[in-house]
This record gives sequence, structure tokens and C-alpha cells, in this order.
Amino acid sequence: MNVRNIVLDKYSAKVYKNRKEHIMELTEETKEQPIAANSRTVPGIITNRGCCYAGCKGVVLGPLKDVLVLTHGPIGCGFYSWGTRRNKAKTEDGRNFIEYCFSTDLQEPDIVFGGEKKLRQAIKEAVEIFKPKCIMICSTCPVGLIGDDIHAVATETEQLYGISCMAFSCEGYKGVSQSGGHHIANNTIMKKIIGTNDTPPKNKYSVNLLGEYNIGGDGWEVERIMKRIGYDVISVFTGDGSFEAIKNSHMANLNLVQCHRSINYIAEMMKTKYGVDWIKVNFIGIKSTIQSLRDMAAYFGDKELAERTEEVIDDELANIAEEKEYYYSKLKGKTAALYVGGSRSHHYQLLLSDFGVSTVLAGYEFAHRDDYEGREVIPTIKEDADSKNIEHLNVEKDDKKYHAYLTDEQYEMLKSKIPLEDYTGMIRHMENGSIIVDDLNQFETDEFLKLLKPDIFFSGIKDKYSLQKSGVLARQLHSYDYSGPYSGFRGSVNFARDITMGLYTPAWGFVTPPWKNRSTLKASLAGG
Ligand code: CFM
Ligand code: HCA
Repeated sequence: MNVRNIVLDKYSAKVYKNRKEHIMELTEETKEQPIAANSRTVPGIITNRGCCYAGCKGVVLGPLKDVLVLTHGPIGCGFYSWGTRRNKAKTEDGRNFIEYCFSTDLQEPDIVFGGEKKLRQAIKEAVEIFKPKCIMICSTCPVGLIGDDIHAVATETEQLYGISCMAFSCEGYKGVSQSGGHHIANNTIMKKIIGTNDTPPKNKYSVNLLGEYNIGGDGWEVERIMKRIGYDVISVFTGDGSFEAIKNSHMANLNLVQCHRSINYIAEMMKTKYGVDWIKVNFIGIKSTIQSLRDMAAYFGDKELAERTEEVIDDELANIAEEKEYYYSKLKGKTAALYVGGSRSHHYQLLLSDFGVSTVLAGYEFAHRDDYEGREVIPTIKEDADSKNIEHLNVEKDDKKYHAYLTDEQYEMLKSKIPLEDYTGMIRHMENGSIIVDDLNQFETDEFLKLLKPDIFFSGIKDKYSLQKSGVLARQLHSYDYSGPYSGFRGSVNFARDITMGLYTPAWGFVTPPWKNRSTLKASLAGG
């Protein structure tokens, strides 16, 4: 049965033409074919994607606990990005700004007459009440449309109050998803924060953890393991992160990249500017954690560090052995579907496979082709990369170094030179017969659910309700449904426990969804 075609055939010719490039049924042949990604959603389709502001303010800047992040715009955007992502942070100096929602709360008259006056007033109040060392101003859609000069206000703020102030033109409508917002945040962090303090590291095993946002405490669990081994974690971008620590991050010997999608730009720019190497790590999954710790030790090439790494791995494994075995026996043979932003759909497949769960469908909201296809491809650090579809490659293969801005054609040519087993993206870890969908929409979610019948569907807040009402267990992989951490060794058994509880309490199977016995139109006319 070609599941992909059954779903695609339900579309009109126009939508079919677009969506067929984004959906792949894996076979030996299709494995090497490109998948369309990072392009505009067909208007009218119910996508799960977010916006540029979400990627900049919500994802990368929001977790910085010692920064007062001020949303310049109507209140909705600031409010919706307040606390929902579960990026935890502990205060170090008695203040933790992530508990607050700061916004200029623009109203109609500000849209008509300009919002800069209100922005200046909000900054004045923020400085007087909270005395922050750093303010970051983030624009939402209307600000870009009316043309408020937030960058001029930021410069003025620095002169007036003697604090750091940065402006981010991350209006929601920019680009096709959250992805553009990551890029905007990364560029300014690089330009204005990294490299502004030169405190030497505590030891030679100094690292930064990039793309770890401490959702449900994941970053704390990773730091715990790394500290046990003896690493000096200089900064984390940006989970439980701090402006003060990031100033010093260029002093580290190695950058560890957990979520490549949201932060590869910084890893690459730090390599170019400060010569800090980076390696890809993944602390989601038992085998992945072990592999990452070994890769780190291998990078430093130190016998003592390698031995200490093995000791810690053995001890951590012994501590979870009993639970691991129990949950494996409960979960073995189950199937899952995963649909998250730009890296978890890959990472969590590896954790699921530790417990014998196989993935029948996986997709990303806003990943780029390299996140699917892998290869050692680093998207360009040029600002206009997304719009011009130019890729920046940094590939070393057969003693040759490819490092250039490439057109799509050149990219295809280079791709053929790299064997599939060297690819690092999601596709490499997926089995033939499984489905990959980029920018999965509500219609496709419902259709694939009927055809593939996974035991569990991992997704987000927007799509989980229809999944549950269809009788399928749904877990939010963005926020962990108020649970976590899921990283490292201990996290893996937390995860297995949560899904075992869900699967063995199949309450949603007893629900009759409203669309089965009620006409939506009739119900709404009757006020029901
Ligand atoms: Fe990276 Fe993330 Fe993700 Fe992401 Fe996100 Fe997130 Fe995500 Mo939600 S940074 S790409 S923009 S791992 S917020 S912590 S869960 S979509 S898969
Ligand atoms: C975002 C944040 C989000 C949303 C989650 C969801 C998160 O992209 O704006 O849709 O359930 O992880 O909080 O991805």
C-alpha cells in the first residue's frame, strides 16, 4: 500500500503539486531523493508552524534569565510566548526575568501615530523598576508595518541608562516559519554579546552547550552528567542561560550543538571568528548520550578524560538498569509518529528505539533540508540565505575541503559525493516503509493517523486535541506535558515511564469524538 499516494490523491491538482515534494515514503530509491523544506505553506492549509517572532523571542532569547526581553507590539504575542515553552531557569542574583511578561501593549492610536514614544516609556519604567543590565527589544508584525525605529531606541537607551540594549526586527511575518527568527537572534548575540568578556575557563575541558533550552530541566540533567565527568560548562545557549555567561563563551575550547536547527549559525560564526570547533551531540536517548560523551572525550583526546567518561557511563547505566529493562518489556513493539519543530523528531526516534518503539511517521515543522538529509551541511550565515535558497557547505571528504556558497545544482552534485552512511540527518535513522512529512498539516495528520494507526503520536498543543479525540495517545514533545527532564540517562526512564503510563491507560479510546455523532454546524447554531 502506498500510503503517501493515498493521502496525496485527495488533494486538488494545485495542492498536490506542492505537497508531493514535502512527503516521502522511504524506500532504497527515495532515501537519496531531496525533500522540499523551509518553503512557504500553501495559503489556507492549517499548519502547525509558528512565526519569526516565536523563533527569535520565544525560542532563542526568551530563556535568558538575566535579560529583560521586551515585546514591542500588541499584548497577544508577549502573552502567548510567556511561560508556555517550559524553559526552566534558576535565579543566581535574586532576579529571574523569565517569570515576567514585558510588553509595550500597543493600541490602535500607537499604530496610527507611531509606537516609539510608548517604547521609550516602557524602557524607562523597566529600568526604574527592574534595573536590568540588558534589555532586548523584539518587534511583532505591526511594528514592522508602521516602521518604528527600534534600533535607534536601543542605541538611545544604552546612552541614556548606561546598560546594554539590543533590538531585534523579528516581525512575525518575516520568512516562512520560526526559522528566520532563530537566525536573527543568533546574529545579534554573535555581534553584540559573545566575546565581550575574557575570563579564562576553569580547566581545559571547557565547553558551551548550544541549542539546549532546558525544557522541563533537560539542560540541567546534561550539565549534571558533564560536570560529573569534569567538564567546565561555560555557557548554555540559552536554557537557564545568561547574558553574562554568554559574553565569555568564546573562551571555551569546544561547542556542543544539541539543536542544530536553531543555533548552527552561532557554532559556525564562532568557528570562523574565534576558531572554536563544534561537534554535533544528542543527549536525547541512552545510546545517543553515550555516543555524544564518547565523541566529546575523543575530541579532547585525553586518556584520563576518556576513562572518567566510561566510569560515569557505567555508573549512570547501572542506576537505571532495572527501570530500563522494565519499560523495555512494556514498550517493545509499539509504534510512534513524531511531529515537532526542527530537531526533536529525529532525536526522539533514537530514544524510542532504546525502548523497542519504532517510528512509522516523522516530520518537522520548519527544518531545512540538511536536518532531514544530513550531510555535514551548514546553512549559510548570510542573512538572505533563506530567501535565495543558497546553501553554505563545509564538507571535508576524501582529503578535499568544500567550503563555498552553492547553488541548488552544485549542492546536488556535492551531495552525490558523500555516502549515505555519513549523513547525520533524520532520514538516515529511518526504516524503509516509514513516512516523512515536512510541514505536516491538520488534514494530513488525520489521514495518516487512519492509515498508519500508531500507538502514540508526539506533537504539540495545536494538534494534540484532534489526535486524542480520535482515540490515540498524544504526548506533547515541545513542553513534555508538564513532565521532564527527558534527556540523558535519568531522563530516558522518565520518558519511558510517562509513555508507559499513557499506553497502559488507554482512556482516549473510550471517547466518542464529537464529529462522529454531532453535526458541527448544528451544534454551533444551537449554541452547543
Ligand atoms: Fe530546536 Fe527546540 Fe526543536 Fe526549536 Fe521549537 Fe522547542 Fe521544538 Mo517547540 S529549538 S528546533 S524552535 S529543539 S520550541 S526547544 S520544542 S518547535 S523541535
Ligand atoms: C513555538 C514554541 C513551541 C510551540 C509548541 C506547540 C514550543 O514554536 O513558538 O505548538 O505546542 O515548543 O513551545 O514550539
